[in-house]
Amino acid sequence: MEARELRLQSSELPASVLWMRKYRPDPNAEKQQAANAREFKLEYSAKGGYVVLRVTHVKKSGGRMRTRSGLLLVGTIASLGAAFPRSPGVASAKNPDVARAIPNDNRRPAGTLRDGKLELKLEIVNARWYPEAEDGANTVVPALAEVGRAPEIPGPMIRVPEGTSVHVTIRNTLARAQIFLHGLSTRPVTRDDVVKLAPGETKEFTFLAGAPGSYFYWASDGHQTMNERMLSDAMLSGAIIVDPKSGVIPGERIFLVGVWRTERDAEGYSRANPRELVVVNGRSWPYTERFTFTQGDTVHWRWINTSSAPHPMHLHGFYFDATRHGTWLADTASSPTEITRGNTRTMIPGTTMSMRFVPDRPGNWLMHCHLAIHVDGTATLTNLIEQRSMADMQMQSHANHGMMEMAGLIIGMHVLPKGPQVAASTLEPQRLRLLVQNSPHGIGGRPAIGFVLQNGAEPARDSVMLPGPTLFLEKGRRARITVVNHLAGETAVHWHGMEIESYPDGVPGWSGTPGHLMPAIQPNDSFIAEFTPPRAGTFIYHSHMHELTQTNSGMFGALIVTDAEHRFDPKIDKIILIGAGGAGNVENRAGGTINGSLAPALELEAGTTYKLRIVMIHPQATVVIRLGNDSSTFQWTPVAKDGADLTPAQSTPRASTVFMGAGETGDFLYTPERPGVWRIDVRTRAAGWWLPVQIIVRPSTRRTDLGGS
Ligand SMILES: [Cu+2]
Repeated sequence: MEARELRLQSSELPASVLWMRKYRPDPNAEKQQAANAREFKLEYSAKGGYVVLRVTHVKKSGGRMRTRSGLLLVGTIASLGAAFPRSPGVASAKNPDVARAIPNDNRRPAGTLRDGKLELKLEIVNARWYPEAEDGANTVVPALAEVGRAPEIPGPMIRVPEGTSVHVTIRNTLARAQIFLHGLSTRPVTRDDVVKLAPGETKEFTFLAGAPGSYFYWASDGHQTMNERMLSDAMLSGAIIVDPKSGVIPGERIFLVGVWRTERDAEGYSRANPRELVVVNGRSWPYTERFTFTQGDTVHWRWINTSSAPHPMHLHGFYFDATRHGTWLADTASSPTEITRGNTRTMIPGTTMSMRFVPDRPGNWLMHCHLAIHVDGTATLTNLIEQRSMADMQMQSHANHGMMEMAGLIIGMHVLPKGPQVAASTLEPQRLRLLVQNSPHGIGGRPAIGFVLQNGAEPARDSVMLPGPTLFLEKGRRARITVVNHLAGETAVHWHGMEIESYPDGVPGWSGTPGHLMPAIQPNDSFIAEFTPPRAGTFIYHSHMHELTQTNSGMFGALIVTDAEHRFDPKIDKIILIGAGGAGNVENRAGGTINGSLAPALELEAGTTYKLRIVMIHPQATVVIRLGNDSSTFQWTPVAKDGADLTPAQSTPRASTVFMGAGETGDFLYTPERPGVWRIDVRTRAAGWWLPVQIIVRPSTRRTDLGGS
């Protein structure tokens, strides 16, 4: 009876696979957008002459509009670009009275602290923001300022010892916007007491700082929740750090993450390619702060996500421990039973994380967001303001090399060598030849860019595996991987999670040491990545160049490192790799694949314990994964995160559900108890699609003594 049920379900697989594409291209929406392009009004400040990027729709297409500063012809989006020539900074000469915002590196506590009381005078002003070069692209946004000082992005940091009473005076100098202020209250915050400030209004209040931790305050010019705050007011955030009586960690640094969009980009994601400027402490890569450490240093960083987007934060080359985690409202130290070690941790909007790591190998390393759109080199302020099309930008992208093809949420660090270096293994290396190729035969008939392994004769020029072939390496044995580029453009491959030397790490123009930087792999050229994996586990390899195109189109695969305790038995070890849907998905976030399929299925046997190795490498999604049926979630036991084994205290049976962002992996032990058809649901948090993996559990074929001993 059970067998018949299984067959029935199997034959219904294609019909039962629900493939939702909430953001499917809509020709009417396209037309509407084209029409909207002629219906923008740019709102000017009271002083006139500069754009605060508050864009509203007007009835009339094009034509003349009267503003305080005179007449401005607003026609198509093309003329919006004309209003902002290549260097929008030119406009600042006309507005010498708009203060320049300085990027806030969160090292200076704001206000005056005396006798356990902090006196702080803030104002909200319009400021000219330079998120990139000091003389580069800029725009005017509302910003927070300490009275008597330059406006800061992010806003002034409130940093006080536990027990401090904070007296704040805050004035809204904006001529038109009503301001809604959140988070200037005692931690933990149990109720969001919003302070409203009418244009020109000043308010003052006092609160006790409360519990130690990392938090932030934020403001908006409307009733938006944090997830909705993404336009010009998105830079109205400041850190709140409450230090414990036991003192502070010397050298610890604080990073506030912000995301800013133009209104057109934010139209409910109706555009296929919403573009976001993502900043750390007010700046976008490569203009973010650079750090220099010495091999073996212990680094303490606090991350605070003030933005409306999630960020899977990935550290190259090293594991980090999340020592504390929280939100803008409350913060707690991690407990020994929590899974805290990883190389990627996804921060949803409003969350905070304190982390610690030891960079114990020299060279250049990165910590960055793993969403391709948050590190893509085309997401510059100029491109956002000018609304350049992707096609336009790709035409010029050949001129970008290495570091300059990235922008956004990236921190770079140089680690100086200290002491004796680990010598390379002298054992005969394991040799692999990995080709990067195009194929017209990708998912759903779309063209793909991906990997294929050469075994013997060279594979056909148009053969590509989706996902890439699983690479098996041995712990402690040198691997020598020749990556051959058969694409028309440059590429580079990152061995994600590998604790290896910097040079083969895969970031062209950055990985390596001074004078010895890894180059991008040119068309018809190759690169030899040579390294020794020091740890067995589940890892990833993927493109680290033009990821919106390359990783989305199929340049991803699982990298499994084995040793005597971590073998890979195809009967037991089941890889579940969540990837993008192939080219055609270059920019939009809709769609995903699992193990290269739109109808993934897995056949298991009741009573056998499997290791599910889940690899999340869709570069534009965060997903909730759940194993069960319609009515219940099953149980599994996590055993590793990002390739690192968990401690016994962390490795306990629990409900089989997990949240993962791009770049995370997890190993879970699962024993199906009885035959049936179950599923692993993979649902995106925001991108609007979900994809179930059918789990077909057969009756056990083993003769087991069910009666026990
Ligand atoms: Cu991000």
